[in-house]
Amino acid sequence: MKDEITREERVDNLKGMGCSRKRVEDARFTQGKGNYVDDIKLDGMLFGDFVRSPYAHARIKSIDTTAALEVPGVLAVLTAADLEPLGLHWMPTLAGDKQMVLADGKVLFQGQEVAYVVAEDRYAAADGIELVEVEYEELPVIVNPFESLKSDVVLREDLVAEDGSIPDGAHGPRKHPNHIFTWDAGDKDPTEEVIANAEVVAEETMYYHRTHPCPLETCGCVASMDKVNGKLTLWGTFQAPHAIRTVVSLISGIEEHNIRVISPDIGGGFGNKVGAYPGYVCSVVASIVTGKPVKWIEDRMDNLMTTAFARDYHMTGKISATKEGKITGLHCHVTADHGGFDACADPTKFPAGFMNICTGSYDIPTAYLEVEGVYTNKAPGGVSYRCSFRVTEAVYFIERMIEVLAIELNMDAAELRRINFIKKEQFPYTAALGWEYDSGDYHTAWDKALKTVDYDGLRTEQAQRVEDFKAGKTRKLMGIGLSFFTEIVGAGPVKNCDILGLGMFDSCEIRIHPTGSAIARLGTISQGQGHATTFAQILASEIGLPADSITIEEGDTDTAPYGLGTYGSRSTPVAGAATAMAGRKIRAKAQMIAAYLLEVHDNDVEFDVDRFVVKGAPEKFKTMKEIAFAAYNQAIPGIEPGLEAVSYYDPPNMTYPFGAYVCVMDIDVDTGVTEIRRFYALDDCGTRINPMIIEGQVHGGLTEALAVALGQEIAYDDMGNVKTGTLMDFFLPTAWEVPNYETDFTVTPSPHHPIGAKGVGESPHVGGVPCFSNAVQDAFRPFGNRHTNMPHDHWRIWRTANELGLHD
Ligand code: MCN
Ligand code: CUM
Repeated sequence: MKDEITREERVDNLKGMGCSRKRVEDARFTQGKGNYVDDIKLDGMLFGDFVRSPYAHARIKSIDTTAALEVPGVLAVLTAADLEPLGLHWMPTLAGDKQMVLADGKVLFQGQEVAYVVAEDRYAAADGIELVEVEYEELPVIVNPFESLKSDVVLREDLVAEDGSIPDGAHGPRKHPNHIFTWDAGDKDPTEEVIANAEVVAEETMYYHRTHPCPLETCGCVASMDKVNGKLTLWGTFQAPHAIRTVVSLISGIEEHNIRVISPDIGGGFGNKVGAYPGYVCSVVASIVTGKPVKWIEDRMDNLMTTAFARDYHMTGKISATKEGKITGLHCHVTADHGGFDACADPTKFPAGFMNICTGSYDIPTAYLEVEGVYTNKAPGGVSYRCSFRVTEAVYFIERMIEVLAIELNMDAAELRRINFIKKEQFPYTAALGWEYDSGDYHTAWDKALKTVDYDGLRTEQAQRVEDFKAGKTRKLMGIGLSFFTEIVGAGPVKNCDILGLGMFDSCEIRIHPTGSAIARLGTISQGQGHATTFAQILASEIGLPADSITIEEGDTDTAPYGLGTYGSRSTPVAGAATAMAGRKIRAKAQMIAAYLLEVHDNDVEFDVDRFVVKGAPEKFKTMKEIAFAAYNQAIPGIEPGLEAVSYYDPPNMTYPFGAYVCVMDIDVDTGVTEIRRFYALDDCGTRINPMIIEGQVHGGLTEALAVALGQEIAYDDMGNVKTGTLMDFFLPTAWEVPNYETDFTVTPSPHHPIGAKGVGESPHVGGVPCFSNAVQDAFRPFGNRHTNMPHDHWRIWRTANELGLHD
């Protein structure tokens, strides 16, 4: 036998789990060789674009397309009247509501799609748009959800019966024409009783403002109907290509096997690309009508003003505790502004997403949550932007309530957290609002974080700074932002999570080629997360072939197994599990082949890194490469040729990643300028597949958190005009604003996931926003601040300082 490399070298050669393997995608991306939807150019391809409403609420009196149709290059102008005979003037939303594809009688938000101009190119379409004459009659505008629930102005006339009664919505009874649903969780009366009789109660009202994920690539698609073979191909920026295929089939009547949906490279999704948009429907219709491919690509303003926004939650909390700081109850009321249509991309049974994880990382015995969804004259959406289905809002809420309670108790907020954490031995832990947390070790993570940043030292320094400020020696305050978060990701068990009735499992199909390389296809789709890198690593460890010899393919519904897509940090928890399970099926068959080749019983061989060895005789082995070849060239009794496997994985539970973040911030009280001196992020996402990719996810998520906490918002004026619809007004941080993040980790595997991995993609955002916000709030705590709303831009911080009398 020739000289063997060591076992350690064999492990390294695989580049399997735990390895900071370089992203295989990047050779393409960094050399301009990506293939995004706008790179798709087909013969005779047309371009479609929208006439959009300048008004937030108006009746459409008439639409005249004559002049537009005379523009050279303009071929057609679609309006709701054209779509109505096809039943396509409205479409279902993911939240059980319906949404206008093109304005049907009225418009409900600024930028709403009114008509679709199809032309030979983008420029002719733009000229056509200018000449479509729409006569609007302005209606009273409602941008405040509280006023909406009191108003006589009916926003959704389609949801009021002729006799004036209000039919139930998708989530139960509605109490007002502008009310969408009331959803609750937990025990109302016991919670109220605990709070009424508590030794200490803190109350606070906070607004998690509306913002937008603003991916670098906007949304778009290319629809191509081949009338000869009856096949529709739809390329697009879809985070859930299979679900889009099913929806397109259901609403168009085209049989599902005749629809091929392809998500090519996606330039960031962040939840913005989960739902279905009028642009997709209109492009498909236009392609069917013209017989030519039709492309639709949003511009930046279209994207910011009309596609899935994030948050817009008005939250009121009450938290009760003993004098010693042991939390006894939590009450949360939310008024959720959903805009003109309820298009939240939540699992069907959860109209407020996973907001009912708002008890956070704490052992809170009694809790109650009530969420009211409300229509206003704003764009639809609400569930996007690294949100884990509203865990962003839930964690912001509880992490602010903890800080406010600490003020009420006159206690250190780090200590208050520590004494209320769910203890390691309490897992699996069932929270008061119903979720079963799979695993956690919060105290270890918290202690590590506080020790690393020298928390006590920071508090001493801060106290000195307050003294110096009062003595007139400095104009800068120091804030220590803390946050501890628990997420719920990996939707999810089919028994309680579905989207439009499609259970939220996921899938992986593997084919091993004779020479020992492989292709694996998944039901998910990367938008920048690096799946081609990391899923190959899972397989490398499971099947013993090098990650470099494994191609990962996603996003083509003609080839990939059915899956529910990538959002809610579900790819690793669900498709990652499917990948491991499919790998194990490969391994089980490989074991039989190896035993046959080695002439021993199946049970007498065992897997070792990249081979099966005879137990007790390590010099007798067959490598996976040899086994792969044998699968194709040997007739093995009782075993089919080939080496393939597929797994559809329905997870038994979601996974519960967590983390401990600390931000140290200096604030100039005269200018409101913030300077982040230090940001420490400890994440526990269970077993780590690729530490470098995790770090990249954390850096990206924290930067988006910084944006949201410190300035980014979608703001409306009273007329419903979007005030921040361009990148001149919408804050997008650059390298200039971004600090040097310190990342750290602990590893608490998920007990039910085949490789113990939890998701991580949204964690840094979920934990980051309250951490940045708490830093600002903490700087002003010594001067009487309890709570101020985000975004903490320079002006608002200056105003806080002013209101606290710090400019006197
Ligand atoms: N990973 C790992 N080890 C773990 C967990 C994850 O190495 N224990 C790796 C994964 O294998 C994957 C990446 O980290 O390569 C993210 O995995 P996961 O947490 O499973 O999240 P998803 O792949 O499902 O991505 C979705 C998540 C969401 S919901 C948003 S929003 C978001 C995010 O990812 N959008 C992103 N991160 C993004 N990153 C980029 N570049 N672009 C986006 O649009
Ligand atoms: Cu909530 S944003 Mo991600 O789930 O695509």
